[in-house]
Amino acid sequence: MGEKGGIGGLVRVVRRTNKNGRGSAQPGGSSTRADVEPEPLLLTHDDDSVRRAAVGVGREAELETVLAARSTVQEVQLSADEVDAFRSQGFLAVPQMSSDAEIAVIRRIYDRLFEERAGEARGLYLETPQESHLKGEHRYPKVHQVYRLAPELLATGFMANARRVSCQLLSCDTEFLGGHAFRKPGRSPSHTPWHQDQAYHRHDLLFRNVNVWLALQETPVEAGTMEFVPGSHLPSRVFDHRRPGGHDDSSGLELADESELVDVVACPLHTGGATLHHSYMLHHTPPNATAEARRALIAIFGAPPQPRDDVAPFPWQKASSFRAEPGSGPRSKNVLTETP
Ligand SMILES: O=C(O)CCC(=O)C(=O)O
Repeated sequence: MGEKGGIGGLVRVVRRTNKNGRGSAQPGGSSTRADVEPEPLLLTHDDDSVRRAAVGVGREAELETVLAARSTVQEVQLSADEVDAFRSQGFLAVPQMSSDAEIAVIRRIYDRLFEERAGEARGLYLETPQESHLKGEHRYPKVHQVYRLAPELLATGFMANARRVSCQLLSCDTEFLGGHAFRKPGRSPSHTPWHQDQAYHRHDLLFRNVNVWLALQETPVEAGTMEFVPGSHLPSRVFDHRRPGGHDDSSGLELADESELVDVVACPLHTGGATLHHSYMLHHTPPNATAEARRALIAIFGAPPQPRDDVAPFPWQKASSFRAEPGSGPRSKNVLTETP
């Protein structure tokens, strides 16, 4: 296991490998979703647009609770040193992106989405892994495209902070690309395998995306926080990936060669803290050994991708089960295919 450390700092992690020198092959990734269009993704988050979207899906009352808590959130501006650290290391931990009052509101909305299995009929609620022999204690529920299902979350102070820091880290033509809610149950052996987000995306585009991963409770290393390989984003290279365990029918993707996993750093977070990671960053989350569920709310921002012709199609995307995310439509220039 990794070295354990205090919350709010970075923890250098001893690589986790099994007897064969590989990490566990138990997948935590997602699988295919039904091809049904959900609500359109709202790209601008001014109050009027968010209100229209919330009313459109019958969530005006939830929006009121969000607006009532928003003034408790302090504005986050990254320092020049933090921006430099993100550019050289590929990730950053920000101690506070929301407030206790706002996190309480977000958690109520978040937990209800999971209780109701929101979006299940449209393939947006998934419990991974989907392989029957791995179900049961490995259950890891996820709500994809969470901001389409609960647009009131776009009005949070968290989202305003996430947008602001993404603009500082990438550029101010950065667009909102959506996000997910990943709820790892307490005492769950489920983990998200090592991967790069770009392994799920188009090979012929150079991406500059940032994922903002918000902790909705105290998240020490043993709760399954994010771990990174510093600098692994720099060559803008996608390492070889494969289906977890090398099984074509496994859900998600994992890094094929774990010799890339050097100097791993874990980012324990306090409630309301967040990690930010670059789209070419190697990352994973370990199992949740605590009694409480580990709730993470993710928002993704990206600058317009550039065409590239130096990368061959990714062989791991050839499996027939690998399909575009529902609702990708015209935004497919920068859309996720399967997502971790
Ligand atoms: O929370 C997790 O288990 C994984 C999150 C992740 O891979 C991501 O946000 O890119």
